[in-house]
Amino acid sequence: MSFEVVAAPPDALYDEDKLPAFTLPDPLLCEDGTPVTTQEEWVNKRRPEIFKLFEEHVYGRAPQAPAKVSFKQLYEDKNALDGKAIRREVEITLVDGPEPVVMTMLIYQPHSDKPVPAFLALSFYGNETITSEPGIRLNTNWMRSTDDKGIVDHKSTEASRGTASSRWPVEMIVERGYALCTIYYGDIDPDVDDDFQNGIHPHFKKPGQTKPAADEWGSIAAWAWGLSRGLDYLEVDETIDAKHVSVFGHSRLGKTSLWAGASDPRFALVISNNSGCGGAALSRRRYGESVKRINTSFPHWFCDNFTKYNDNEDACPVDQHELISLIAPRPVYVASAVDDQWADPKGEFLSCVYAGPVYRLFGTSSFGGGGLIPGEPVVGHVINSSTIGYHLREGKHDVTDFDWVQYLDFADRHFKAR
Ligand code: GTR
Repeated sequence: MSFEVVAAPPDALYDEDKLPAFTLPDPLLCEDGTPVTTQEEWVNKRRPEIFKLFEEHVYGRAPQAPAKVSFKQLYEDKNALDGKAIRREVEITLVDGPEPVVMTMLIYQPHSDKPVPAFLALSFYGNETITSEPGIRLNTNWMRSTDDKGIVDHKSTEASRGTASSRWPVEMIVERGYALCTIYYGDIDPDVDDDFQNGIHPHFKKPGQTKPAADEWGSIAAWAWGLSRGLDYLEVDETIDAKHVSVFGHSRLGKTSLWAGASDPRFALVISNNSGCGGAALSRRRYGESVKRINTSFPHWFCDNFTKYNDNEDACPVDQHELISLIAPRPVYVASAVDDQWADPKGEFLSCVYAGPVYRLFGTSSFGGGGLIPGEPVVGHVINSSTIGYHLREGKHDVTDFDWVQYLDFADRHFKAR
């Protein structure tokens, strides 16, 4: 079993002058060589081609939504955050029976007589880490070990409460009129390389199958699938405006939010915070974390076919700007951090640039047009007036209040006609 990894290996590339030359696949050129010139051609022909390539070669194909997903509200506290918010937890049963798979969604929302827009996000630890309010249930599932989250023997404890709160400015989100809905990602699939013997995967095996095939879902695809099941719940929750749900994620969960947004068009807006390799960053640049490195450190995140592109990025039929383009014409926001070179900020920025032509096909403002966007990311410069948003902030690989202010402003801007 491999859990957590490692400082950047000594051979990681950090010098722009040493990057190999490469040609990116053209999102607007069909496999049969015809160029896409209309929205219809994109929607009916090219987009399905690109989506299928990502399923087959990168994340793996996930199953359809199950016939039945059941929901149960555990409690509601109308006096949360000193009366500023309503707090609830809802169990979402993905698989019933002797070995159930249940995820628990924590919801903070403003008091409102109208349905409110929401951010839906996976988190690295249990809901009890989001704030220190004592009423939140302690998650009992397996957690990764870490020194700073109060985890003992891979389980949450009372000491875990509030330990991730710096990443979740709940009061600010609620004051701005949004709900925040979080789910611990390990409720769907524990983040450990165990050949998919636990979590959601074993429940979808075909007879005789012991693990997913080379083109079937890895963990990122499973987490994204879980986000869609979270949205299934929000669609039946009358207090939430499910047509205005932004899917958000950081790091591996930013890779996941991008794939969730690409897979499920019900997500109205998509946010990738420091997602890096296999997320927003272009793989062909090989800057910082490479395809080989990520497949070696985390063999369970992508489908097995993705390992074909270890040290062989140019052979991959897609690159990550096409992942962004799958979200078009919906708004997408990509954020990088200066001290997070492992995630290749410039490669994340360039994905936004090269997704631009698909957005322009829809007549939405995008990167790369009008000369408004610089050729390189500029520290502290926020690009939020186009349908693709981007910033590069000071500081390390993390989620900060600065990031959230930009996401809230971006959502306000795109949801103002609500
Ligand atoms: C790192 C990994 C990154 C990123 C990060 C995280 O170790 O190399 O791709 O996903 O983990 O998710 O925290």
